Amino acid sequence: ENEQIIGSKSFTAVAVNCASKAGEWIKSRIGQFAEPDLKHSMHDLVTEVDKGSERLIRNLIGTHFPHHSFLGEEGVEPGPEASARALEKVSDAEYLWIVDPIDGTTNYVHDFPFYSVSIALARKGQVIVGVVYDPSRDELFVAERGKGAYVHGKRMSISGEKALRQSLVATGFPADHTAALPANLKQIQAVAPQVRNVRVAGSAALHMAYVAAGRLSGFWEIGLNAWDLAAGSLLVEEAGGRVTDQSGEPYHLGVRNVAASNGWIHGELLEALKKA
Ligand code: 2AM
Ligand code: CA
Ligand code: CA
Ligand code: CA
Repeated sequence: ENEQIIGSKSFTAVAVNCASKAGEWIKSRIGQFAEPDLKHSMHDLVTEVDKGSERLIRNLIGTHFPHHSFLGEEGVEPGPEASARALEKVSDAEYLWIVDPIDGTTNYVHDFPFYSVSIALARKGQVIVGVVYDPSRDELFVAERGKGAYVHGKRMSISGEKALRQSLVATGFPADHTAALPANLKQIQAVAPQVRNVRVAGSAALHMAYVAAGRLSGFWEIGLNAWDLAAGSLLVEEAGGRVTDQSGEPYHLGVRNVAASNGWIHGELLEALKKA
């Protein structure tokens, strides 16, 4: 497609280049940054590396696609209202890049090797490219709409568990414990007895990539934003899985309470969450 080629680089090639450059850079800065700012609550950390990574990605995308719109976590004030406003502002963009420069900053700060760079491109609100990069394991997850999902060039597909009781699932705690923790615990209490086990590893984007790769049967979380989910949603869909909100509506950029799975267990997972 002609419009996909500007300066001889495809959308996907630019997304991959950005994610790997940013990933290498953040990895090289581990332990070398000042005490993080307390962004919103005492649990929501943001480092100078989050901001630097976003700047790097934004600049690189800007040189290839100067007319595209950009939504990155560090350009938005904390809190759900500001996120909704920021998304609304770019909602009729033809091409929109959606970036989380470090997903899993708490892990990053503690050198717990489960964090990622998440980059998606949406066309008229529909995600068409999704890239999640895990610098700790040097794993690059890439999906293009209609063309499948790949980890380092190898086709991914979702896991085969047909029932919750065989399933390994993951969830996350939003950093704003005060508001969300009780709801989170209720959901875990509802799901945990029905599954093989639950993981809470700290990067929503990487959890989504793991569902796509068949390493997790499912993932759910409340209070997320477009930059946490956009890239991962395409990975899961292109790997043959299902992504909805927690009432079962199909994924769109405004979804905050997500459920993603191999498809087989989706109904059961939503049912369990309903009882929370
Ligand atoms: P972050 O590291 O980019 O902030 C952890 O379960 C997931 O929740 C991570 O993807 C994390 O992304 C995200 N997260 C952390 N704090 C949050 C907050 N205050 N609101 C919404 N999501 C948050
Ligand atoms: Ca954050
Ligand atoms: Ca995030
Ligand atoms: Ca982040």
